Amino acid sequence: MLRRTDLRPQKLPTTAALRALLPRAEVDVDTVLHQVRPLVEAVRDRGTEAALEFGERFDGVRSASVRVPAATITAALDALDPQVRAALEVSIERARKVHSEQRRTDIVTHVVPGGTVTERFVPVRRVGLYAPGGRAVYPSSVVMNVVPAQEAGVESLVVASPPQAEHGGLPHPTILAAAALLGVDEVWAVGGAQAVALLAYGGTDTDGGELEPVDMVTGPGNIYVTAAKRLLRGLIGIDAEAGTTEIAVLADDTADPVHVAADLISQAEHDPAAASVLVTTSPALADAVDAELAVQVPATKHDERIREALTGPQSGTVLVSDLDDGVAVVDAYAAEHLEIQTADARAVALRVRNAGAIFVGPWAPVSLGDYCAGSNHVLPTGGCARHSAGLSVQTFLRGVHVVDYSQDALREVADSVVTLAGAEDLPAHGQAVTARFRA
Ligand code: HSO
Ligand code: ZN
Repeated sequence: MLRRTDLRPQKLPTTAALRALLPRAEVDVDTVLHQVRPLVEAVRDRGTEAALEFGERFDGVRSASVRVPAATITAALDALDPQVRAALEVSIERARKVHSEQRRTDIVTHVVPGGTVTERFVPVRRVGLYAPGGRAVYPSSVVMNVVPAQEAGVESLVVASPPQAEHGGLPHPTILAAAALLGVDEVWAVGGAQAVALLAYGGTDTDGGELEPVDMVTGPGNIYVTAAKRLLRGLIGIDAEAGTTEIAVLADDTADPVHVAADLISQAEHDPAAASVLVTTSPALADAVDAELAVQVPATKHDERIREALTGPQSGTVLVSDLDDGVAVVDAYAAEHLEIQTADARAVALRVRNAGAIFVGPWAPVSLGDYCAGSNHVLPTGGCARHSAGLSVQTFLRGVHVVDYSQDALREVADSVVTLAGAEDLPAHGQAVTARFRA
């Protein structure tokens, strides 16, 4: 089922050439910028009125107000299936356990006697977390966004999610329930590009209530949401741009084809554009995985979507000569999720540089990380794992340098400042120091 690329006959090409060779979806956010810009500008100029109008146009429903009444949020939690609630609680508890350990304490460096630089980690004050609607109603993503923000000490949090026609213009009830479970009491019924714009500019709600703008917006969304984030970056901070889900599995002949196939399928289930890539040293395993896919795919609930994802140009099998080449290939690919299903998987995992998250050995499938490992599932896609990290407490913290020098400590280094200022033809910079020491 998976398209095959055989890299064994050749010496492995350079990283850049490899990247061009490997399967990957092309999502070009630029192509929708011209559609999104007028929406963003309308929300800037006409606020809530424009956002509600776009909700009516794109989500097919006009909400009574943007802010969801507190009682509605609590009611959604009361109505939540107790089993789902219990499972969400497990997810939240484990995520808290991991993320609470990511908190940072200030770092004080004594540069010289009387001269210190302190890096103070300050949380962003107010953050908007976007939770998509439509096919992707993921309460787990609410958990993965809210928990790190809360553990970072973000003081004010708002969850924004599209109004649903079948829920009377409110966001999906499981999104509301997840927010309630996390202790978030501010939820806005607004989706798409207009949600990002309203979060960035703020406005006045239909009942006259203030919709306070945020400092940062995080969370996955479709191409329009991503385009709005790109347009508004600067006015607000954003996390990495989210693309469709990807899984790469690096496997040798010790891997179980049943597990590998199931894991490739699991992420293909998200979207017909999702990417599932198998990198293996074993042609026999590649054959066995194909055979397993042929059995497992028809038995899945979303078989059409999965088949489209697995047979699309973004998915495939890559055959490599040995694990060294395998590691080079997965590094070049820089998957959002990477599973290592090889002998001595821990050691192999240590050799990988580029991946959003790494899942080691036979008992750590990506779906464990999606829900209940404690790790975060908002991860860099599209090769961004080469330079970016997934969501963590760090996402919501800024390291602010606090510079504190005594008179003596400044005097000691004055000449160097004056010299460097002169070298840059900025003598007034030097004078700001010498002025302090004139008799
Ligand atoms: N695998 C997705 C996250 C997710 N999975 C949510 C299930 N629900 C992107 O990491
Ligand atoms: Zn998933």
